[in-house]
Amino acid sequence: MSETYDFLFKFLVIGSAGTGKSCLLHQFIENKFKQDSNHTIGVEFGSRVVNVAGKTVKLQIWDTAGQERFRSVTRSYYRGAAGALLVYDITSRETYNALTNWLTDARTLASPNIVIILCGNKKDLDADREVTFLEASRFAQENELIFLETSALTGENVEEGFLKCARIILNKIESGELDPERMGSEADGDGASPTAPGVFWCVVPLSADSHTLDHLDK
Ligand SMILES: Nc1nc2c(ncn2[C@@H]2O[C@H](COP(=O)(O)OP(=O)(O)OP(=O)(O)O)[C@@H](O)[C@H]2O)c(=O)[nH]1
Ligand SMILES: [Mg+2]
Repeated sequence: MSETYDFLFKFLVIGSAGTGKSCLLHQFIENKFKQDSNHTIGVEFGSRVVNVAGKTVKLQIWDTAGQERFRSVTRSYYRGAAGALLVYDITSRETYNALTNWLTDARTLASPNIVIILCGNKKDLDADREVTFLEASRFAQENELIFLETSALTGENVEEGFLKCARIILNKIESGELDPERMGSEADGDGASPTAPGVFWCVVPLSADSHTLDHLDK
């Protein structure tokens, strides 16, 4: 099935290993919980066309491996991303403590203007919580991030996270704060295939398939 869209946004999903990044992407694309999720090797790719404030937006989403040994590979995918979900696990303080490093990477390697949604994932495991909502809200406020607690298991706030990010980017384009023409908009081929790192977005309607989830590591 072919679809057209008004904008193409490159998104990243970043954060420590095991926080649920791949499960969040799977929940967003497939609308179900990914059972038996294994560590991501390098990067995986997913895309979905959504409607945001009357505009059709294709989200091109790069799900990165959190394990340190893949860091140099995953960093090469950051360039030009318009938005990111920065994920930690509410039951693991270690993943929360790593947020500052992830944030620095995103802002230096992707773009200083990147719109970042902080996701405290595994909200369903409240009994095992190691990081309070209040503490993370303060961190988000201090670092100019939007904050949500999510559950890839139940689906709570997953759609909201991705859509909120897209909505903010769109608002910034419409208010003139971001100019897609001047920020290296480009697309390869017909826009239907995964594009190389570096693509920011494009403003011309293109033909595209929605709801695809391709694994690049296979
Ligand atoms: N209870 C619960 N478990 C989750 C949730 N999200 C992910 N998990 C579990 O957490 C583990 C890791 O999930 P992944 O999505 O593979 O984690 P990841 O962040 O992609 O890990 P890397 O690819 O290594 O960076 C899996 O066992 C999932 O079943 C959630 O919202 N709730
Ligand atoms: Mg993963």
